[in-house]
Amino acid sequence: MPADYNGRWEMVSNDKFEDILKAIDIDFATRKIASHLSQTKEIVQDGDKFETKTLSTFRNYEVNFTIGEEFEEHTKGLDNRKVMTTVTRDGDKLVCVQKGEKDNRGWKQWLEGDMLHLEIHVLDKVCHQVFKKSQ
Ligand code: YOG
Repeated sequence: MPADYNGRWEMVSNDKFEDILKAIDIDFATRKIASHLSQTKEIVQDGDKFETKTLSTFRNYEVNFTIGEEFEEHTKGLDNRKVMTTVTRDGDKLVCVQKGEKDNRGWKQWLEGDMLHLEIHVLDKVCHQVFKKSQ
């Protein structure tokens, strides 16, 4: 059975997030707010279909995808770019590639027990976030 990402996940750590914010040209003032946010993920997964919400007191971000299907992602409220996004599986890991202006952009997501790990990368920067299952 493939990994089950369904549920609500609360951030417990967010290592090197500011490096990612800089790499995607987020301005200083926004970085100062964004880097202190605790994020929550809400994921609804039905087979290969995912509905995801990343929530915070400052901004929310929603993106839906189907494994293996490329789509145009508008990073609305983040860096407001358009990228061509594909999410695939590598075993139980989700591997996302976001083709666009910024090279080597994407993320990887996986489970370890009741923790969800998300590694976000852009250029040579890598951020590691960990979330704990809450519901
Ligand atoms: O995750 O797409 O889990 O399926 C990335 C934040 C900060 C606003 C969040 C708001 C990038 C300004 C989504 C923080 C930071 C900073 C909460 C990552 C950009 C701008 C939204 C993502 C996947 C995998 C969703």
